[in-house]
Amino acid sequence: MLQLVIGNKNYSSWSMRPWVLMRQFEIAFEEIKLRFDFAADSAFYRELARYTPTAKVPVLLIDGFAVWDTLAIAETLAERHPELALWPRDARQRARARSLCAEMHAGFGALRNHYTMNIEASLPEVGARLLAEQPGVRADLARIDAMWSEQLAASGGPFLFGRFSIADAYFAPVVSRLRTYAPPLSQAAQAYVEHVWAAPGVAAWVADALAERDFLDFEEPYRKSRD
Ligand SMILES: N[C@@H](CCC(=O)N[C@@H](CS)C(=O)NCC(=O)O)C(=O)O
Repeated sequence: MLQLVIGNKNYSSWSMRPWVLMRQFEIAFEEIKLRFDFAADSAFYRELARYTPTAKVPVLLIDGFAVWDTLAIAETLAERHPELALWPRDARQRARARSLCAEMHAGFGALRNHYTMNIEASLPEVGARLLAEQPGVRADLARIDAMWSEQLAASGGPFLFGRFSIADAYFAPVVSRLRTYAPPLSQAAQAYVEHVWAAPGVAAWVADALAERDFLDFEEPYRKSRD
């Protein structure tokens, strides 16, 4: 039995990745959602401590056995389901997909810090201001656009490696950020944003996030309320 421990769907970009992956590939799991509260000794951390020593979501529980960190979860799921080809089947393509995911996992700090994930929010003016003020955001966006455009041209799309893979789940939160902050993108990158947004696993997460209606001020550098 698989369980996935996650945080708030509107805000938790790391939780989104394995959840979307499992939904998209119809891997059955039970969701354990913990409301974000980063105060020391909060209910969030107390409950999370039952599952992981890292104090971070997501955590995959396999019959209660914990796998933490998104990349480890994705690899474990790929290993459990070779028939689903969560990674591309071709060895070079698989290596390239791993490179893109590792790059995302360890990088894009400016994008993550400034374009914080907030699925329900529409903040194009903030997006434009940050783009003008933050060279790191410009550099991260330029790299994302180039990476996607090159990969989509090589594979023929509509996803990075043709059909949906772990790589697309990995970039789903970036897609959400690009919709919220609306920076200018190339045509190829914009088309990719729309394809990812429409993928069933992503659409299901987004629908849940929009239904959440849980405004957390510590996750909201740019809004005072939901309206
Ligand atoms: N490298 C980790 C990052 C996980 C992460 O930073 N999760 C955030 C939520 S999106 C979290 O749990 N933060 C709580 C904290 O930092 O105390 C992964 O890939 O799973």
